[in-house]
Amino acid sequence: MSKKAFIFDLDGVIVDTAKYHFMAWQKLAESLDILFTPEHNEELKGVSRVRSLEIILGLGRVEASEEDKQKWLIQKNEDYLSYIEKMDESEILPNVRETLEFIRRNNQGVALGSASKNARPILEKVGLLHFFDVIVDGNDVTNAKPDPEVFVRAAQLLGVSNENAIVFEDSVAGIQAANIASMLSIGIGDKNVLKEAEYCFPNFLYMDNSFIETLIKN
Ligand code: B16
Ligand code: MG
Repeated sequence: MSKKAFIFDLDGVIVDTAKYHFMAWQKLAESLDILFTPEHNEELKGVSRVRSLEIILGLGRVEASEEDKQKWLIQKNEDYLSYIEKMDESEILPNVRETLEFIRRNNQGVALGSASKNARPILEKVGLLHFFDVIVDGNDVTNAKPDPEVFVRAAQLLGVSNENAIVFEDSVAGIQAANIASMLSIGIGDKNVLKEAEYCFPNFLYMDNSFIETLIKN
């Protein structure tokens, strides 16, 4: 039985940081007179910071200089950091800690594969950093999901082949990335949205240990 790599996305899988991204982007959008709604925010899930800004500027048909864009990216991130500052373990999504504990108890590899450049401080704040053998985040990759770079790098660092890697993702682009890399894709969220996922669960409360056990043995 070969060792498996369990690769977790961060936002929408381990914690719900989307609400903080929304607050920070909305503040910026307001200052630029751009209407930015929670529905628009859905389109930013799993998307890089730079691409998120482009999408928001597109909503308001705002043309901007590189200098302004850089200034706004810094401003947004500073606001976002001030919101996540107060995060603690109460923000871990249901049954995530228990799932991580079970995987570790079974001596399998655990990695983070996230687009966020703030992944480490967030894991530290919610007290989950020690569960991860490997962290690959927005600081380490050049290609955004659906490019599988972030997951392929994570599996490589764990010394596990793509075929033995399992990815937990809440975004369509992330599921596609896992599928492109021949990894097992497990959607966390709405199965009508995450149609391309091999398996899909509304959240980790619906995934029992026997399911993980089967993944380890197969
Ligand atoms: P940052 P994930 C993603 O996290 C978020 O879903 C996305 O909304 C955000 O723009 C991106 O991280 C970059 O985040 O500004 O912190 O670098 O879902 O890939 O864990
Ligand atoms: Mg996500």
